[in-house]
Amino acid sequence: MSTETKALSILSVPFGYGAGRRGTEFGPEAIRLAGLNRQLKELGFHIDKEVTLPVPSESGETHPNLKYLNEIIELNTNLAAEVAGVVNQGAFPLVLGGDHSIAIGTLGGLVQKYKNLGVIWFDAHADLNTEETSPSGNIHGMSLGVAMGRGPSLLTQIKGAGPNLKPENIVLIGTRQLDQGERDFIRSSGIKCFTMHDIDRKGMSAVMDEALAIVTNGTDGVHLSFDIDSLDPLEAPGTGTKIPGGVSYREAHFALELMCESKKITSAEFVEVNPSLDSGNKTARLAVELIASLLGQRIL
Ligand code: HAR
Ligand code: MN
Ligand code: MN
Ligand code: MN
Repeated sequence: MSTETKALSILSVPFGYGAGRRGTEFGPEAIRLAGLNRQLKELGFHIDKEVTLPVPSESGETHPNLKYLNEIIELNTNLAAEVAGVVNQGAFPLVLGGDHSIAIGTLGGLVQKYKNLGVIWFDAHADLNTEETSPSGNIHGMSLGVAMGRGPSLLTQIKGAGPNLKPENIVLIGTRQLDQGERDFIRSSGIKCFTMHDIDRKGMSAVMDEALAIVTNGTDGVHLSFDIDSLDPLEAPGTGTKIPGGVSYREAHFALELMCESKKITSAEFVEVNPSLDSGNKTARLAVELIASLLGQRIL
């Protein structure tokens, strides 16, 4: 974000129904305990507003291969409205998950203001499954697709989802686990995907240069959706779908510093911190450090 914009709104989303394992609903609290607000104040931010989204109660209704559909619709409808309110007031929304299904609401809110939003999806996964291609039925593996208008209309009708998110304005970074339907969709849609192989070959510096060039080309805002499972499980053990061979501690910090230097990031969310799988709140502390790098923390 630009150094002039110092007003920030924190939206906590203690929601875990989109994931296969319980625990991400404790993510926002763990991130707070790890010292987020102190860190943000040290960086000179004015915390404009802090909202905790209400978690819908369980409906008990089940949908084949769309687990907790009703709860996810309700939560994301509310989150989209909150995020739209924050951006319309000119503050920077920092959304704390929660599992990655909450990106449906975050993106739904953002596109009410940004008509050509760029998106950096930092994740071991692509989250581009549909009800038909998902091996799990967990909606956190579908959220980017839903935000692009792909998937069941009950989800894509959430305000904002759909045509405002264009494949040419989306980049995936850190990818290392794809299901076949996701692979096919990435190829046919033309979404740019920087896998771990690309990071190894080109280095994070070149990957971020390319990624930032794509998401800023013809866009009016850039959202960072940061899934903590993009990092190697050795650095981020507190998350539910760990895939080995991830982004290193240094690569992650460097990528976030480059995003900060670009002054192009207009919103961010950090998701999939699961304190019940963590040891010593290590992963939540990592999330706070990463947020700090994005928002301007420097050694000198
Ligand atoms: N692709 C698998 C599925 O759809 C697993 C993806 C979910 N894990 C996440 N999302 N944390 O990034 O079930
Ligand atoms: Mn994800
Ligand atoms: Mn993931
Ligand atoms: Mn473009």
